[in-house]
Amino acid sequence: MTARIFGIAPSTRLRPSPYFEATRAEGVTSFTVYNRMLMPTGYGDPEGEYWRLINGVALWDVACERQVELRGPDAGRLAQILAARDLGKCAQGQGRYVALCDHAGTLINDPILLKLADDRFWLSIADSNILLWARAIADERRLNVTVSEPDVSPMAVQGPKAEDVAAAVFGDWVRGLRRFQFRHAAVEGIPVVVARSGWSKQGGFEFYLMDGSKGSQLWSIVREAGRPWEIGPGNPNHCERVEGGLLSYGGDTDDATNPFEVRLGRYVDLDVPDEVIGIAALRRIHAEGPRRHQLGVVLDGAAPVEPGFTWANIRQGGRKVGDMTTCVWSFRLRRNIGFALVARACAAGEDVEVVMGGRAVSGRLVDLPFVR
Ligand code: THG
Repeated sequence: MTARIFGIAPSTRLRPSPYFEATRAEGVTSFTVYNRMLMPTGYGDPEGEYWRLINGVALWDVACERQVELRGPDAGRLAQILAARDLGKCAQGQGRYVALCDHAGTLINDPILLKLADDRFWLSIADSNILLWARAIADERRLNVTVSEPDVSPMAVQGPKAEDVAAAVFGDWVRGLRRFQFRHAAVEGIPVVVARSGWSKQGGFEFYLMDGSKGSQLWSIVREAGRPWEIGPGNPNHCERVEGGLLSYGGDTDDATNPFEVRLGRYVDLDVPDEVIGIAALRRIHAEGPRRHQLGVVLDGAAPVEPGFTWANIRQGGRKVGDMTTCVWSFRLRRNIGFALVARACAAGEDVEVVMGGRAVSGRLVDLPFVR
């Protein structure tokens, strides 16, 4: 559905993922750029790829979810300074969804944090440069820690059959992993971290490939193992994630968005030490109440609209009350739906107008998620 309007010029500034050749062989038709890496965004059949995720199992190249590794005696302290969530109870082999904020309490990334050891953490980042940020903070605070980007590239298997595929590749022990739990493993000698995680509400696993020269080999191992469940290629699915209410950092946030505005308040702990970046601002924002909040919007009409590159103004009574930050045709609801970042006074059930392509489309605010 999303228009393909330009080609991408090869450049050493844009990194192909270790699965690049494998996804080309699968017939990838479009890419986006994420963390300076190419990420597939489609294989030519948006609706088929969507239902494969909902009913079966899909294989995604998400190598662009780069790891920022914190290593050394102060790694745990740096992780806690960066993340506004209490990591005290996070055990080795366990992950956490965390909000990284700047000193003003503005969200600058929403990674999954993986605790590999007391002195070794990965931040599996969304699309912003946390390597520079973490290094700067570590040096300014004179911490004994090395910050680097290791040779680690996740692929995801997502969907109701993902557990069967993961078990076929690595063994039945994967079925015992809880959400965000992970273990080191190997298949045909390829080192991998296996985690129960992934950016969909359908459940699944992520395989963090630890040798970038083995991308094609790992891809075909998983592809072969998944044959009984008719595994096929896919990618982080825009429609499914909007239906399920998953946030896209940088898409649904701007450079003034704090975690409370976008439903991440439950991942913020206000009683963490004062040295945690942004915590003073977050305590103040929490006490005053954020100015905006995130709801869903359902547009009237049953014809898919083309999403644009920009946020769309949301109006009530002719006045702007916020923005529609994403818009997608829902295959399950047969409506155009999206997220609204609107003034706190706006509530679910209210009518709105959304300005798209110079035209006002009527719709309604609703609670998230759209689909449970
Ligand atoms: N996997 C890995 N790295 C990532 C992502 C991923 N980095 C970027 C991006 N995705 C990070 N963002 C999210 C957002 C939500 C979730 C995971 C990563 C998620 N949320 C669950 C939910 O909202 O239902 C549960 C979170 C919880 O309750 O703890 O899974 O996908 N490697």
